[in-house]
Amino acid sequence: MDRPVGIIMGSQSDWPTMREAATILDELGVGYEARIVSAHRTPDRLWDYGRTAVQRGLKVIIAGAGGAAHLPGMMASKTRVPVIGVPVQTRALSGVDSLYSIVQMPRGFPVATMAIGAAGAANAGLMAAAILAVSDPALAERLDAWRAALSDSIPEAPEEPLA
Ligand code: RP5
Repeated sequence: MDRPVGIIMGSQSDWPTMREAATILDELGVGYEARIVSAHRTPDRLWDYGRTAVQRGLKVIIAGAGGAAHLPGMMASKTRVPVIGVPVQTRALSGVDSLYSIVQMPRGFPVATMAIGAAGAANAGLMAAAILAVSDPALAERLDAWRAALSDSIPEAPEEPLA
């Protein structure tokens, strides 16, 4: 299977969150690689990853980081491969720090920023799949089925309705 999606994160501690994106891609049969690439601790790794992203066949990059979360924005500066940013929840500021760090990009270098934490990471997986599905009819069918199954799983009324 080829690996059109790169899941990158600033630290091992981000993996429990970013694994949510990987799980969605597994469910949809989308290939990916997962790497630790820190904007601050491994800047040369970040640079190399961005510099080679197109030639390595990456079509979407999901980048998660917490706190001074510069990884998604720096990656968007280095490659035209679309970057989806995931603000990882932090202890000190609950991930609002991560969200503000990722979402406020200057004009010219967008990062598609998701919600804070696990839901944001899962949605990043779905967003990556939706981008790839534009030119992959088989994946589009799988994504439609995934969405329909989620809708079907939602009951019309709560199990123990209040009076
Ligand atoms: C960021 O600092 C990482 O993305 C992580 O969310 C946060 C804390 O990293 P650790 O100290 O847990 O390695 O760069």
